[in-house]
Amino acid sequence: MRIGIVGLPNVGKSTLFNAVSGQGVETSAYPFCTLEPNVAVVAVREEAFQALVQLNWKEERPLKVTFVDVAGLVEGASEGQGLGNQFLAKLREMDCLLHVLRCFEGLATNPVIPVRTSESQGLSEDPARDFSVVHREILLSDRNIIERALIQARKHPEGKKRIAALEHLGETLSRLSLKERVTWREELSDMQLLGLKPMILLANVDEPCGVENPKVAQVANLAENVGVPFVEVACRLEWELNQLDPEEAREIRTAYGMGSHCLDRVLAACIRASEWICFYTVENDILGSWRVKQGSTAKEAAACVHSDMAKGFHALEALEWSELVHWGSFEKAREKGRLRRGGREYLVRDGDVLRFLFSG
Ligand SMILES: Nc1nc2c(ncn2[C@@H]2O[C@H](COP(=O)(O)OP(=O)(O)OP(=O)(O)O)[C@@H](O)[C@H]2O)c(=O)[nH]1
Ligand SMILES: [Mg+2]
Repeated sequence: MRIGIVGLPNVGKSTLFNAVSGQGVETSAYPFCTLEPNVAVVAVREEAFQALVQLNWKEERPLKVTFVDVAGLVEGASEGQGLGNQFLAKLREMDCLLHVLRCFEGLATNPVIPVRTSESQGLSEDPARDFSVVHREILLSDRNIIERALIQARKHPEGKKRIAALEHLGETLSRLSLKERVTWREELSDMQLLGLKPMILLANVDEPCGVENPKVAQVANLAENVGVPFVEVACRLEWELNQLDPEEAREIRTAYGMGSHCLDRVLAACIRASEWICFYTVENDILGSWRVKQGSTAKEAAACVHSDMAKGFHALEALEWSELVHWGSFEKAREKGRLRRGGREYLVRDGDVLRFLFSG
């Protein structure tokens, strides 16, 4: 799973990248601090995985997630302003976009060099406006791609259906409902359009404050209107806590009412936005953590573990992860009649632990 961090310059994208990855890439009050994309592969140890680990496996393989932090996008990025185009291309490879909006105060006292080549390029006090500047560039760059695809499609008379689809999408791209975005994403998956990708909005705050902070309330509203999940993260504080002794960090988290680590919360939102579910395997005494699209069958789940697995199994046993933790083993859960059995078309549920059965 690949997550791309986007937003205007100076909103705290690299600070968030450091907070979720434990890395220490450069951040500063100067815009365009990030020039080359930062990439981190992070092993995710969510609540279920941590609980399952306690059952002592020969090996544990947590889900790996890649975070990519690129330069800030500015107005005109779709036409090459700033470092725009090259990073928009990088973002097309992502599964999900994490749009960071600045809701923290305090930068005004720092020696900020204004970003602008025009008034609208600088950061504002209005996160909804900041969102629309970046989102507009994203949609404009998609329109350019649609235009190019149309030129190609028109050369082939048999491509009438595709031409009609592309023309319609080009006109409606900026006002699609969530459901329409999902439908188009599947229909035109080859085009990797950014405006169709799952997205979450992240309000970067000084410290947890909730929607009592008017800027956070604005982001929450915006997220509701756009139909995407929203999370509030105190990016700099989270990063600072990463450097502390875990016990001390825990005390501060409790004092601030911060809840779980920002990586868990960000990831849960990305998984929700992408309509994925997580499942676990315990083959050969190896605990594995995986994710598939909601509504996937056992066959599809097995394919993401191993192609041989997908070919070979004829049935499976499943149970919810907390049940496995409770009973301690599949054998014990079977004895208690807690296992579900299914075939290749079994619909995988979020949090299932699956054991594939082979004939013979
Ligand atoms: N007060 C405060 N400052 C923050 C917070 N998050 C980030 N900052 C500061 O904001 C400045 C910009 O942060 P970066 O993470 O470099 O921002 P960026 O979005 O990666 O910027 P570019 O790479 O230039 O696009 C730095 O000085 C950070 O320390 C926060 O939650 N509170
Ligand atoms: Mg940066």
